[in-house]
Amino acid sequence: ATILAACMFTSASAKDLVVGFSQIGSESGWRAAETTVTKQQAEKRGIDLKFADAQQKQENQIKAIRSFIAQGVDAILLAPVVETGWDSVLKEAKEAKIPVILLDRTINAPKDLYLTAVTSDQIHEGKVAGDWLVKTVGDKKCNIVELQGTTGSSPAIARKKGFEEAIKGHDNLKIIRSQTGDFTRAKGKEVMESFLKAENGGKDICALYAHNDDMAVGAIQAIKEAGLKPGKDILTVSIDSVPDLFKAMAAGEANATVELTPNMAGPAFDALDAYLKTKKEPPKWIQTESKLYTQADDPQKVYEEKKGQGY
Ligand code: GYE
Repeated sequence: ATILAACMFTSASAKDLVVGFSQIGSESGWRAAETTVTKQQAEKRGIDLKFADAQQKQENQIKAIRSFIAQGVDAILLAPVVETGWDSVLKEAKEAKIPVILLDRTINAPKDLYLTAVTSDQIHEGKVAGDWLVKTVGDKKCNIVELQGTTGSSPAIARKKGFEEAIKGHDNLKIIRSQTGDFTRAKGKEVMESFLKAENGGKDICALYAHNDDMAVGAIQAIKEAGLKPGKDILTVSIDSVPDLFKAMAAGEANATVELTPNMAGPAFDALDAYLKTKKEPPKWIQTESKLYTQADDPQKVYEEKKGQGY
């Protein structure tokens, strides 16, 4: 009985866990799905999740982290809106002995300030997107317009880098315009409208590379309103693999997307559980998979399947 009692009090079982989650906001369908899945994963594990939506503002994320520290939570999940500006608040969490796990984006900070980061390989995502376009256009001249993600965020920086690596050495492919659409449909549409106006009504544009599907879906609307056929006159490649992108693909209005799982919380909670039990630190990076989907992959079927994955 003594041993049993000792076990009960040594390891913090999942039912006692209180975890604070500082979420960026709900700028995209993917982000909303990540929130849904994180809440489902917490529920399934009996974790008491304290959720804070920062409305895209870093200062709100910092405030939320301070509040979680004051509440004495057992751990903090952070989806960091930008790469910089986290050192002091993460030092406060470290001093309070509260482990921090990064979700879907990385930060420029000493690695001892967070337990691990659960993210995709965002340079690889950009490379997969670029490689697809290189293969698809062959030797044809192709002027590309690029809708970047949130300025200063790790995905925007990495996805740009990976795509440029892929098209390097293929002089027929050139990025002629590149601007942030802040990962949203509305801004993606607005910036694409300005690209179309600036490029002879879009006749000189061969392809769109958008750092996420939501900006691509907004841009597809703009292309149609300009009287052009998205997916034909202007090819599209983007990242996330949200249901509405597959709807566009099934209609022949989008060509390719690189999948990002919204389930970052599953691996995060597993790593946290193991750490709390063993005190052994996990690797600093837990990588999630990336998969290319094109019109050849039965987009209607994938659209239906996606409905059950938090969307
Ligand atoms: O691609 C986008 C969201 O941080 C990788 O953020 C994530 C990105 C994702 O706004 O839809």
